[in-house]
Amino acid sequence: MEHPALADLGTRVVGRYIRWHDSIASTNDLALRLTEVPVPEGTVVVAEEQTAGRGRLGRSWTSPRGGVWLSVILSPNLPLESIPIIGFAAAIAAAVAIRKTTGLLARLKWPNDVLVDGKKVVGVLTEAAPAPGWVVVGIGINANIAGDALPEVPGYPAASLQTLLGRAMDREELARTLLLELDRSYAMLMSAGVDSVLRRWREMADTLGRPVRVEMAAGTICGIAQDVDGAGALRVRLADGTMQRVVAGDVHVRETGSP
Ligand code: BT5
Repeated sequence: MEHPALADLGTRVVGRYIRWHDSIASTNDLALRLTEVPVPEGTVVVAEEQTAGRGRLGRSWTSPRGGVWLSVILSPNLPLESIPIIGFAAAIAAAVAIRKTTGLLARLKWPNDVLVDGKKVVGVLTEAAPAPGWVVVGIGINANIAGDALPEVPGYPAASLQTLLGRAMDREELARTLLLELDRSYAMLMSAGVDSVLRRWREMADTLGRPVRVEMAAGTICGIAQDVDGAGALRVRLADGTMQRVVAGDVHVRETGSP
């Protein structure tokens, strides 16, 4: 995906400046450093491959050639507690872009994953930069990647769009559509506020209303995933009826009868 494929997007903020790299450790790492320069809001760092792609909580993100790996530098006018909602806006944009360019029914899993057929095709990593007011949102989409190049982690099925479609897809169109949709969902967040993004997220959610097991640093809980709140936390109703607020963790949907 050459840089010109992402030129002239006509967006308001996202993707007005694009920095393309063939191979880079992590687009989030470079984007975080660029906030110190600083560069204009909406600058995108995109790479053909990442050699040290990062997930949440220090986990690694497999990013071979054929995927869409990019980070967007934003300067949102939001209270600190609402910063996670930018990750929601990014996941919405990725899911809409997948639906539009492939026809696959992409759905959202808390906090920021995009699933197709229950398999993870997108990961999002939202990080506050050391420079006050700046946020980097990194988006990784498994586009044209062979199935055996993705990690096999029990309980975390991963897939690529190529495998799900049974053919290679137009990665440039996917990346363009992603940036257009992120520009739109970010504008919605800035003008209509957090609730407008949460409404859209709920419409596309796979997790809500279902029995879940949530693994957190403090332990594991089981309950029904009830809703998300204005700080992006997941609200889980436990068997005794109390509500638990989950700020960080991994959610597994439980099929009826499973632990
Ligand atoms: C995420 O973390 O899902 C966030 C991933 C963000 C990646 C983007 S790519 C552009 C930007 N630059 C970066 O360095 N990062 C961002 P988390 O929910 O913690 O999921 C990580 C876990 O997903 C890993 O521990 C693996 O089990 C699994 N995994 C790793 N690579 C994967 C892939 N390509 N597809 C699906 N699952 C993967």
